[in-house]
Amino acid sequence: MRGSMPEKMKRIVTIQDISCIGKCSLTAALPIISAAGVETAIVPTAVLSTHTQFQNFTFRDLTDDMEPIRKHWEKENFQFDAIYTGYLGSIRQIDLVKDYFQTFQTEKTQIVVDPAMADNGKLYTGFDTHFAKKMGSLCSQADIILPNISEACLMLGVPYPGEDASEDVVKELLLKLAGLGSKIAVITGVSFADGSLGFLGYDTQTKQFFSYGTKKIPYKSHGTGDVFASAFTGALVNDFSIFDALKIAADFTCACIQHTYEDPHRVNYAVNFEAEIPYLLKRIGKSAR
Ligand code: PXL
Repeated sequence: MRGSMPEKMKRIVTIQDISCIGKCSLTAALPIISAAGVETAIVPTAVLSTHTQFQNFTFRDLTDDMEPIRKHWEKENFQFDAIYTGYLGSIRQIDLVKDYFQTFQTEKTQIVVDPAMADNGKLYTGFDTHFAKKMGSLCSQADIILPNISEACLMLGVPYPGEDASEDVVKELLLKLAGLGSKIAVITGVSFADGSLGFLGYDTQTKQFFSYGTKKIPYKSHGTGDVFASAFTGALVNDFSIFDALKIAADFTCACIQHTYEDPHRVNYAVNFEAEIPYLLKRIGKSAR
């Protein structure tokens, strides 16, 4: 802030994979959250040549590095305003992430869990239902969880109702998800009766549902969940309320999809989130002065 004392920069840590090509997980989270003016520490859980929607991707598991990194940071006394987890590569990593929560959680630390593991009713390559259930146990320790409909059903072990599930069906899923133990459960990618697409959430403290929809663009792409969760985390630590941060994330994700849809040169494996970062910054009040 010009003319006034700048605030201390916020710091978060995000724990997920590096897909070298894919514009998802860390290659989305790092640029988006950094652009939001937030120091973004990372714990890479694996290095893949591409995300898992490609065939024949390489996969280097980094599970063995997770505990030494945590222990070093603990000795250095690092603190975080949020811990945001995404794609995790194995069941053991879920337990190691719980150790991060235990070590670094303070009064002010918001824990955001995006159980990135499925879409369109199907688990990504490499996961099984046992992994999905275990992800449910990670969600139980979060402040806010951000599954899509597929991930919600897989964690709960209930049948997948399809992408066009009604609001009533999604509300039932939310009540079950809330039973896992997070403070707030949000399901993304919900189709509303008015034709919009957005999120539906449930706050276990106020016992209220909340929702928000944006224009539904006839284009589906990988990585939009990661773009949404990253923008949400960036807005949240910029002191927006949870609902306002979710709205900013939904509008940003919609803008990214729209931009990609209109781009004749688009790639088919991700959205053009880079092009919409100025819009995100405008929304969170960090655009160029
Ligand atoms: O965008 C979610 C995601 C993250 N990481 C990896 C993935 C995917 C989706 O396919 O494969 C490795």
